[in-house]
Amino acid sequence: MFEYAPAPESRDIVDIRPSYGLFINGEWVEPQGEERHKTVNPATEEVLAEVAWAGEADVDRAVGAAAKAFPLWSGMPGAERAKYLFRIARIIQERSRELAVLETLDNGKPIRESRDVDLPLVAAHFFYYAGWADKLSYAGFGPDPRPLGVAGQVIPWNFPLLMLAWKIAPALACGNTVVLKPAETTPLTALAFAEICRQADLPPGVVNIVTGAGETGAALVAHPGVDKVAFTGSTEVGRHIARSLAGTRKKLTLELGGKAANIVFEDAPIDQAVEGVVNGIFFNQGHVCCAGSRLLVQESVAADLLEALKRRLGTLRLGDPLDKNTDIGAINSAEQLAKIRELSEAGEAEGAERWSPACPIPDRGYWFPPTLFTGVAQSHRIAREEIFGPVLSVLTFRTPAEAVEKANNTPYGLSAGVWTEKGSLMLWMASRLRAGVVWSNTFNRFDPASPFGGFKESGYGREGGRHGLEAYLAV
Ligand code: TXE
Repeated sequence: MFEYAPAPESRDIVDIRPSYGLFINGEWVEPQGEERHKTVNPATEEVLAEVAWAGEADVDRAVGAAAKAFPLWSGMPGAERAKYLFRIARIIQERSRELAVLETLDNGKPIRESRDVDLPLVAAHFFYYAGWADKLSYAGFGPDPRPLGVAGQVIPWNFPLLMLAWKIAPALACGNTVVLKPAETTPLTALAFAEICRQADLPPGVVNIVTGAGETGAALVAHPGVDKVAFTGSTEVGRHIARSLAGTRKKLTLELGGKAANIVFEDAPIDQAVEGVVNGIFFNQGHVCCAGSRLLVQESVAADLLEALKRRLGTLRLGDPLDKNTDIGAINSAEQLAKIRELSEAGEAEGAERWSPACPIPDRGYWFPPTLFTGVAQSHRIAREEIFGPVLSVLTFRTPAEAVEKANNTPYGLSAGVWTEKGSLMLWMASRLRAGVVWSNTFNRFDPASPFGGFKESGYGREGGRHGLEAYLAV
């Protein structure tokens, strides 16, 4: 039986409607088809709401609304667009507690993370790109940079509102209009964002939200009225989208999977490195594209580090995501849980040694304990494939060159972390790691001013910073 002393955030502060339509042209509209989908709280399996499933005709309507709004929005002085974005940012700040609870209910992530990480970053993105809206002529893209038109944006379920902010804020700042499709398991904060657009008096059609599954996303990506596609999700779907857009005029950015190495050298302060490793893989249950899912530790300190790591894992609290003391929340869906289980079983079958702390698992909902694997070989599936769960594969190395070779031995190239106090070694490593981000003595650190994106199978294009504007301008 699962027992804990709860200090839960109140779920009464959110107002979830029993059923949602689509947000098109500033209005809530019913989809043309009958199909609807239930979104559940992954911590309890309780149905939270029913959402519409948009078909091709609905996507067409949304793209039409965005195209109609484009001349007004793109023709507006940047300073005027900035006012709307600042207004949205302020409303997000004002409603951040409520939005954090909603995100936690729909996604399963701990309230401490949605409240202290996701929501502040969401607001920061809107503030940051609001600041660019009237400065585009001075951003080095030429004196009169032009927006692309209608942006079709498809986002995943791991950071629902934050991925929305990464996509919508730069698109709007540059003068594009948007049709966004949230992930099927986490539509509620995107639907709340639709209300925020109304609250901010955003002109109708500038932002449209269509809920649905992969077919809705595919219809959006394929729509001839869409000028730019931005996708974050699995490498498999990203590859499919890239193929489907070949030969079209659509500009594409892809942010896909990862298998990041978190590399700890023998001189690193061990306690700090342990915190970085824990944050790297157990933050958001490991549902993070840049998660430090492979620990590469120098052989001379491997035993000490593992001992300290196991001690620390024993203190992580898994349970009610609304409880402010919770460190590990629920796995987002039954499908994702099945994938994590399957890969963990493959790890054992291939000969790696599995370890988890004693960790009571609640009776209902989707859960997976913090887990680490030692004795992992580079050929093992758990060293190569993205698990996207709270599972760490531990490998060792002797020399910096071996660390680089192992870290880069992956089809992905999104991020890496290096822990050492030697500045020259840090720079030597950073220049050799094939990763879009290399964190130095830290991990999972984000700032709206920093570009983010990958090499190799992790995708192309950058989001965030001045680079993020490029994706939404005809440059
Ligand atoms: O991803 P999908 P899933 C990885 C992670 C995870 C795996 C599967 O390893 O275990 O992908 O997750 C929409 N055209 N990442 O199945 O299917 C879909 O509706 C257009 C890494 O959830 O890629 C959703 O909105 N859109 C990752 C979004 O794509 C389509 C984040 C992502 O779903 C589509 C998520 C299609 N043909 C998963 N098919 C990251 N990089 O952060 C689906 N979608």
